Amino acid sequence: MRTPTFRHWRPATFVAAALVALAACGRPTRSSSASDAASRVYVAPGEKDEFYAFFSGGFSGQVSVYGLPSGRHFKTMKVFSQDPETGYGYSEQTRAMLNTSYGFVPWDDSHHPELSQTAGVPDGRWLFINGNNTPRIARMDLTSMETAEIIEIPHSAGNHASPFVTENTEYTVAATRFSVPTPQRDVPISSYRENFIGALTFVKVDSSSGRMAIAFQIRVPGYDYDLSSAGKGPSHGWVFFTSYNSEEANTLLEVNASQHDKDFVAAVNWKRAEACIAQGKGTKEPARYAHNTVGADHIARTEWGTSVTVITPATCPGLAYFLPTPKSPHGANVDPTGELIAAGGKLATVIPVFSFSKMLAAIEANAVDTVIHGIPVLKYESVLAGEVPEPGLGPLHTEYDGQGHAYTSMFVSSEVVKWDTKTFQVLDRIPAYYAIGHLMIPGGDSRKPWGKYLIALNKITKDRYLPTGPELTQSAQLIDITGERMQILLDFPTVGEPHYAQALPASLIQDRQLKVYDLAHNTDPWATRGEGEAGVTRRGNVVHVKMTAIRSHFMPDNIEGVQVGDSVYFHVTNVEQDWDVPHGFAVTGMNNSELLVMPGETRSIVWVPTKPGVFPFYCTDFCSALHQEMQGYIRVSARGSSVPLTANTTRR
Ligand code: K7E
Ligand code: CUA
Repeated sequence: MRTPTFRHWRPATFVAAALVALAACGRPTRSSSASDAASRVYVAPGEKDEFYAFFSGGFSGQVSVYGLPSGRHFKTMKVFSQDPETGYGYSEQTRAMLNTSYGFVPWDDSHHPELSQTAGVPDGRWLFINGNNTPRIARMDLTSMETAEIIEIPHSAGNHASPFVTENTEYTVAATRFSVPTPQRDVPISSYRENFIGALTFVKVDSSSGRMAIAFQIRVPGYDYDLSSAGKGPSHGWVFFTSYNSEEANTLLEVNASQHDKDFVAAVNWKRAEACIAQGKGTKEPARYAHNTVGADHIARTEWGTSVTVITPATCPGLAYFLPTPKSPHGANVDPTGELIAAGGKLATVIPVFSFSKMLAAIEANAVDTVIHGIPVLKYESVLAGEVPEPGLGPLHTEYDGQGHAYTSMFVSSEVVKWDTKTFQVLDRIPAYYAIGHLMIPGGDSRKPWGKYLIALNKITKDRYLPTGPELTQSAQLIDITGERMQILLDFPTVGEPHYAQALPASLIQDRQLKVYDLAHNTDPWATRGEGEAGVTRRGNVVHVKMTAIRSHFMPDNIEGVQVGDSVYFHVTNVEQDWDVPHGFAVTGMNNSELLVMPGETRSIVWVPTKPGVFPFYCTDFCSALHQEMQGYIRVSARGSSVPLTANTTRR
């Protein structure tokens, strides 16, 4: 907020300020004035933020990069959605990233960004995110902030409980939110109980390259698997998955899947799974899935998976246990010590907190209610560390500050509730505007949270910002958690729906940012490393234009002899080697996208001219004083014309 001067100091402002002051008087520990809050999020021009935060784009399918505490948006990472602004998913080098067994899928719904961890702490190497709709996991490289890999998850639908990582990123997990006939086949929906099966998938992550590979899939009852959290410290080796719809309803789930008093958290011992598979207890089943990776040549390619190793709890005792959990659980979150697992029941009136050590004791003592498909259901009381009483309504997700406090989002009562992880007593609560889903503390799902800020990720904003017609923004709220009481410092809008977010100190990655791609190591087969290599060639109806871009011209910039109906491939190499000098490329009437080419990079796009004429192309990114001069023409003749194919490849 500006410091008021006489010119700006109007009565309404004064009244508002007085009200803020009054409110502050009523709650002295909540003290801060707006200017105090402003000073704590103010990052002066030229200064840098303390944290990088990565927000899921929800139905945008992407990930956005913000700075904290300022809330400034730096970049949208392109992941599951085609992006005409850069050509991601349109260019020849990137299209393969969006291949799936369903064909080319140019969109997804991304929910949970997850940073890679070493020894249970974010290490700044990679960021994973799930594709919820067409089940996939993407891995982004945090030095280039680009998507490096996308793997499809077979036998799955709605990859929601994903892509949470184990303590050393041994695995990133996936679990099907929607159970489906497995293998997929044509059956009556009413045969749900006989034919629909759940799958918990463990995807191995190579510790040096980050490359993912599906290690095994655990076949589980046909519930809806919702979220997960990996054990750490003493509980390392386990992953906890929530489920709802233990009723196995296939219609009107809002009623039919809310019948049971308790659903389950599935506790899965992946080290046990590895042992059983080593003993030959897994079976290889056919499965077709896409695995898309970017090669050393910076080109994405698809390999096809043909099988997965499947294991069942019945054949591998000790693999999985069910912990009864009240009322349609959503999140399950392991605390930094690895001992506590807080579960949020969407319709629950308490937050049940499970004890890992009590769970082991209950397994030892065989404190089992019943067994479902080979999975022992442990007695609720035997695994419970405590219940947080009267936390509010609709607990969803919990994060930790590393100082003995947990923070749980309450969707229905729209607030953040802080509670003590020893006494389970509520210590503080603060409203969120308006309906909070996830919340996030930098490192708040790790062994060492940087417990300074909390971000509330809100789904509904109503009157919080300037209105923008029927569609309003979603929102994040920055809350200071360093004091006894939480304090809201800032609201900022987000790109897409921010389901979850993760953050880490900027110092972990800011000095490792890639500045340019090395032109000398550009091995794209269509790279043009210097203007002398530029040119045009024809093979039947296909024309290849090898083109360079440098401040402030394309080479070639006059092309003739193209015919209507040709497939014209523009292979544009940005031969700059300076940071922050991308060039754009677009042709009149091009019906896919532009290209935005980073220094040292080659990007290719195809254009099929539909009518004769002379069409301009130009650079779309204001790259220099003579950026407007960075333009050219391509002449298109009728099919069968005798105009020879030419391009000017020397300066005249
Ligand atoms: Cu929005 Cu994690 Cu998909 Cu909860 S989920 S809110
Ligand atoms: Cu290149 Cu503008």
